[in-house]
Amino acid sequence: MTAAEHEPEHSAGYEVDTLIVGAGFAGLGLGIRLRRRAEETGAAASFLILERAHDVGGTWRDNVYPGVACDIPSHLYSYSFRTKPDWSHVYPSGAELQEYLRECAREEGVLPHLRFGETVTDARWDADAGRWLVTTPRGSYRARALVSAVGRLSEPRVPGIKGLHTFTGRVLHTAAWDSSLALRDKRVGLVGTGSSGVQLLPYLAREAAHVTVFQRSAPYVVPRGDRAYTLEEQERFTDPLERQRMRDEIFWQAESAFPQRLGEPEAIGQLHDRARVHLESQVADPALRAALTPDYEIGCKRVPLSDEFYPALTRPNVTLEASALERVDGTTAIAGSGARHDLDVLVFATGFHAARPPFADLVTGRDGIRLAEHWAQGMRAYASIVVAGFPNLFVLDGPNASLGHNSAIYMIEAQLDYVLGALDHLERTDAPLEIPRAAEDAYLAALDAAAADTVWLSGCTSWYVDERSGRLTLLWPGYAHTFRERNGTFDAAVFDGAPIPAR
Ligand code: N01
Repeated sequence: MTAAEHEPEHSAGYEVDTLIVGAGFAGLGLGIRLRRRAEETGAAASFLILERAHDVGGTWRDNVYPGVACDIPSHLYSYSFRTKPDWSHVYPSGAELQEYLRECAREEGVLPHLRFGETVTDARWDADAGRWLVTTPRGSYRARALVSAVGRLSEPRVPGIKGLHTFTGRVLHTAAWDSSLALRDKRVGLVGTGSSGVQLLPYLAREAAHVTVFQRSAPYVVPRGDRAYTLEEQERFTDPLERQRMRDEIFWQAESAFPQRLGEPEAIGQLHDRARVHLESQVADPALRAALTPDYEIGCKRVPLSDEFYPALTRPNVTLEASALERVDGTTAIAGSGARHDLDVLVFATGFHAARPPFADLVTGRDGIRLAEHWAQGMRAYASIVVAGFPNLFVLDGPNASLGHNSAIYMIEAQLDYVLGALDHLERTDAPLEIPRAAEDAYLAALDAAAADTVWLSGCTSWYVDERSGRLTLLWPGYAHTFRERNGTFDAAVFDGAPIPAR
């Protein structure tokens, strides 16, 4: 694909039925479903996907740090409507996922609907016209429905570190990796030990002269056990039934882990044991082991999978600084413990603005209310997708639509089914669809009640919880299949004030 082919010089005044923002797994998935539907019905596919970058892929386009991979197995972490027999490994690397998404865009006929290099700067609901007006630096668009598919892990977050601007070396974030960076004689500071930091450390430890790992909270880490698929296995997966069988097996195995997230003693005890045995088998030094032992409930933060993280920490050129990076003064990084570390490179593996998506600042709904204002105490939506005061807006991967134990793609696909139902409805009626506030409130109350029993609210800090309200705003507090049962079908009656269905 050449991006230039799909970059109009000026895109002013386009009118489409559906405008999608973002060409990651969610936006592209909706594009594919819309293309296929148009082919089935013979109707025109009136949609565009605006993408600020110059390629599809979202997370998997942007995160190219060494070691980047997904911790959900390949056969499940892919579209159910476009499975792939020849995944190279049990777990997909970032590069393999990116190639998969590019192939999907190409072969499913989505490329003509893509507009690369289009950064949305404003989106507002025009109540008189019953249309969304969307602005980019290149022009403007009008659409009946606006679909936010901007992703939750798309805006890198660098904590406000005092004196960071005085650092004389190189600063980078895992989501903006520079593959030309030579580390051989460098002293590197790695800030953060979430999934990204855990994946990156083994590379840094191999490449750099010295690595200091700033660990504010110790992660629980469990074995990964990745391996290449054999040619025989790949041959077997050419049978669609075999691929489906594998998807089902992975999915239900992941679902069986949900009781851990409810803190059920036997289930969570087993997970504790896996993490403890892993740490004990890979780290012999009692002091290092103690420093790597978390002080919060397992599963409260995402549990990274790695066979290489602990061994990297035992190398002579790696120092574990078991406190936060607090200050920087020239070449010196100062930790919460007071320890000082001289560094040439600082790598922030500090995550994303997931709970407060910057996109919400750009969207204005009915009565001039901005989405960020509506979400002042945390993201909220009915059915995790439609927002009171924002007619014909659909938010994918938004409030309570993520998982801590199963595949994000499964959730996205449930949301795609919902959107397609809603778009059909809009096509028939052309009357704005706005969810009543009471439905949004009732849905949230049910979620809050369910979330109260989960390990995610057991007291750690994580991006799953909104710090303003303490509410669990990112994760669905249930099994993945219950999300599909609850939210995978559009229900027009609720928009007319019918009582919301029970969870
Ligand atoms: O970010 P995070 P991430 N000094 O927000 C620490 C997905 N993902 O990029 O725990 C020192 O999880 C912070 O410390 P604490 C996955 O969904 C998946 O790693 O808040 N440390 C934490 O350790 C994941 O959940 C995969 O105390 C500081 C880290 O920064 C999500 O992306 C791979 C600090 C941030 O962790 C985000 O993961 C990669 C400071 N001053 C990502 N400030 C896979 O599929 C913050 N921290 C495997």
